[in-house]
This record gives sequence, C-alpha cells and structure tokens, in this order.
Amino acid sequence: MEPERLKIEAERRLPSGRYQHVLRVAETAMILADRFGEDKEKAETAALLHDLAKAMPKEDLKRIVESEGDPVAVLGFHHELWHGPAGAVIARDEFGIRDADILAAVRFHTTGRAGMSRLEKIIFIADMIEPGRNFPGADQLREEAERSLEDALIACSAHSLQYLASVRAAIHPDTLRCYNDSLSQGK
Ligand code: DGI
Ligand code: FE
Ligand code: FE
Ligand code: FE
Repeated sequence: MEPERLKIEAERRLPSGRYQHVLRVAETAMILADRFGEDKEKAETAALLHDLAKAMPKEDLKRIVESEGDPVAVLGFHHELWHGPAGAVIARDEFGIRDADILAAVRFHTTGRAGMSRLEKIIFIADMIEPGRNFPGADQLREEAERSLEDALIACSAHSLQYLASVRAAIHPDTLRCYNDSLSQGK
C-alpha cells in the first residue's frame, strides 16, 4: 500500500499528537534502514502501521486479540501491550498487508522478542528514539543507534526493562526474552 494512503489512514484513526509520532517514527525508521541495510519502503510501511490500533477502545483491542487466540499471550498483561498484536491483525485484514516481516514488526513493536529480524529491530528502536521522545537517557539511545543496531537494541531494551521495574509494572516474557537475546548479539 502507498505511504500516502497509510498516512491518511493513520491520521484518520489517531489523535494528532499520536499521528505526528507515527510520522516521526517513519522518518527515523527510514534513516535506520538506510544506515543498516534494510528496505526503506518496508521500514516506512511498518512504521506507519505500528500504532494504528493505539487509540481503539480496550474492549475492541481485546476482541481482536482474542479472535486470534491471543497467540503472544498479551491479554494477561497491561492493555498497553494489546495495540501491537491488534494492529497487526488490522494491517493484515483491513490493509491486505501480507509481508510477514512487516506484520511481525507491528505485532512485536512494544515488547520486542527473541530473534527479531532487522526490520523488527528498526521499528522497535525507531519508536523509542524518534525526535519527539525526550525522556532522560534518550540521547544516549540515539548515539548507540548511530553505530550499531545490535547495541542500540541492548540499550533500548535495558532502558525499557529498568523503566518498567521502576514503576513496578509486570514484565511480559517477550520483553525479557528480547533483552536476554539482545545481549547475545551485541558487543
Ligand atoms: O505506543 P507507543 O507509546 O509509541 O510505544 P510502545 O508501544 O513501545 O509502548 C507502550 C507502553 O508499553 C510503554 O509505556 C511501555 C509499555 N511496555 C513495554 N513493554 C512492557 C510494557 N508494559 C508492561 N506492563 N510490560 C511490558 O513488558
Ligand atoms: Fe506502540
Ligand atoms: Fe516501543
Ligand atoms: Fe509508537
């Protein structure tokens, strides 16, 4: 699907602040794709789709995830974890996206997982370092992403785990597996 069409859909489904985030993730993902040898069009498509379900009511997200049998077992966790898997279903069923790598990048963009593809890593990282993110430590994550996708994944994953533990949030197994697996691929 054309990026312009995806932008129109994202704008229609999201509040303007969230839509601007999606545009910045797409720009960042294309830069990372260029830097680390991934297909830029795929990176842009996955980025424009990644938060498509973010503004949907919890009940709708739950219904969509349940209809797939909750394959990545997110329903027992905070509802923030539901919009990725739900977004992947919408991308497939409403947008006709057939590329498994793009669908995985959308599905796992919040938790990450073990054995992520290059495209999945790019979306996971771009989501955290897009220029609108200004949490403490964001610049250090951007610096890592200048040099190495693997090291940026370690840094983003560690940052996310530390944050979640600091607010006493339950950590999804895929979030943990992403971190453990990233260590074995980095420096
Ligand atoms: O949708 P975005 O805000 O752009 O970003 P996101 O989808 O990466 O993350 C949404 C939220 O999910 C964010 O506040 C961090 C949180 N999160 C990520 N992994 C976990 C998690 N929350 C819990 N409880 N457990 C996790 O493993
Ligand atoms: Fe998200
Ligand atoms: Fe994220
Ligand atoms: Fe996002």
